[in-house]
Amino acid sequence: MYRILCLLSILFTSVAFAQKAAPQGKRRPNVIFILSDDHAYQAISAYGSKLAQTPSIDRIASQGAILYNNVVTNSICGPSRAVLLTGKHSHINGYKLNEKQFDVNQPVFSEQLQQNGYQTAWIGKMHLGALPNGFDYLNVLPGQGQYYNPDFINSKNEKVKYTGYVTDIITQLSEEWLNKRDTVKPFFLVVGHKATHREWLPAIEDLGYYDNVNFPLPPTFYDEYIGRIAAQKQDMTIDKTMRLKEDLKVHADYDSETGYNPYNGFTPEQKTAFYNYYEKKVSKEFDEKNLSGKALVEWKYQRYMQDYLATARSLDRNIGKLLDYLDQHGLAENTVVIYASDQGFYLGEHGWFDKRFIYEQSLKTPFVIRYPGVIKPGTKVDAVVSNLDWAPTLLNVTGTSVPAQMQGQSFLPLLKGQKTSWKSAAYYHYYEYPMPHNVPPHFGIRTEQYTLARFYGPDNAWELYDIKKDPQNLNNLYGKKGYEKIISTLKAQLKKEIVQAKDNEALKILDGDINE
Ligand code: SGN
Ligand code: CA
Repeated sequence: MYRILCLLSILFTSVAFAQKAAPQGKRRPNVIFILSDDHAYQAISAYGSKLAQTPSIDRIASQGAILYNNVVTNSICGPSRAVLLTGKHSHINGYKLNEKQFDVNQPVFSEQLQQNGYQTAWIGKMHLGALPNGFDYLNVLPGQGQYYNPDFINSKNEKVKYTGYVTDIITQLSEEWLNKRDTVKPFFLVVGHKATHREWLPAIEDLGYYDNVNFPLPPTFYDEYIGRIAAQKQDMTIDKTMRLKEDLKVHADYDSETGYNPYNGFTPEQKTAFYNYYEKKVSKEFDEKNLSGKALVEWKYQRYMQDYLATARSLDRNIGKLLDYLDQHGLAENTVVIYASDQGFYLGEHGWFDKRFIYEQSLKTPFVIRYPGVIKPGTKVDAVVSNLDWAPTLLNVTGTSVPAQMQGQSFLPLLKGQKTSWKSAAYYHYYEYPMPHNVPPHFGIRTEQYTLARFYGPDNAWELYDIKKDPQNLNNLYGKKGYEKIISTLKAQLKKEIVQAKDNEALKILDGDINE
């Protein structure tokens, strides 16, 4: 009898232990990283935008944390994703310019996740020119990808065409992968969206959604770039660079089979919907108005906003779909959800679209994260963090050790609201010049209060901005009386960052300046 009692008690204790251990095991979270393309924080209502409502992104932010100063190290697509994968600056991971091939022979953080028992997948836009290691499943758009009826490339390097709208298809493929995943293992999934990249082709259901809205011109729309030589020479204005036909679809050519044409392969239904909206309505209005000068530029701005924000509507709706999927499948509690863009974007500020500059709208990117039970709903983070910190943070969140070679730092403690020592500057270096937008290369730092930048290439020029007084970066303080001490302190800090980042190219330029 005693033995039976003993056995029973052992059995009972082990059952009790197993029950207690389960939630602990559950705490190793799944992660979904939703990464869009060129989605400006100025277009997200959680960031205070009045341009559009983004209820799904706002849902992540309000149930978790929002980062107000998440900068990137090199404001362009492929390089930003290479930084995410490696946790290293562009000059170390080798991917400085778009349209190059990512060196797949280097370590990527998803391999560490795999070693730690995660199953990993990347679905949608990747834009690395090569398929990296570290993913159990890949189904990605080749290059920039297409908005309608896009091709995808899978892990076996096979091309498969899907009919429909890219943002919907990416969500559908993500759900399909989640449905057939190995439920024994935790997962890490990147959902890479093409939206809201140029040429901003909205989903058919969103065509015309913003037609009756008059968007206010940003206060810097007619910026004359005084004191900023690089800004004077760029080729990314709504006025001169934005194309009526390709970007704004005025008398677009739906039937051309020659060269690149986003309408190639449209179904008859898709063609009719586009023709009815852009030809019969938009182009007709354009012809009737016969605009020129400021009236034309301002019309272009309205059209740009209408298409950009309509494209973003599908993005937000699809993020909502994925959040609902997590709810419906009992996954929400144990899945970290992140929404971020590869960089920021100009929505008419300085008269621009595109990105690249170290100025605020393209330097900063949206980043919201939900982690039930760990990040308190409504958390706001003002510290300057960077996409260099994304890989270390993801490793930290999943309980995976961070390799010493990574150049970023986990900001999980900041998300948890813990008091922690945090770096005082983020280092930036942009390279791609002159094509496609004539933005010269430059490097610099962003601290809580200042941006200091050194442009090189066609012209050598320094720029300094006081972000607190001049968030629009209009007033270049470099060389102005009274700023000598601030400049020398910031230059010393820049040098420290360059040395730490092991950026020899920038160091040579900086040392050259000092020896002049
Ligand atoms: C294309 C766009 C550019 C854009 C780059 C990089 N031109 O070249 O406007 O800056 O991509 O974008 S387009 O006429 O082809 O749309 S990124 O998102 O890949 O960095
Ligand atoms: Ca991009």
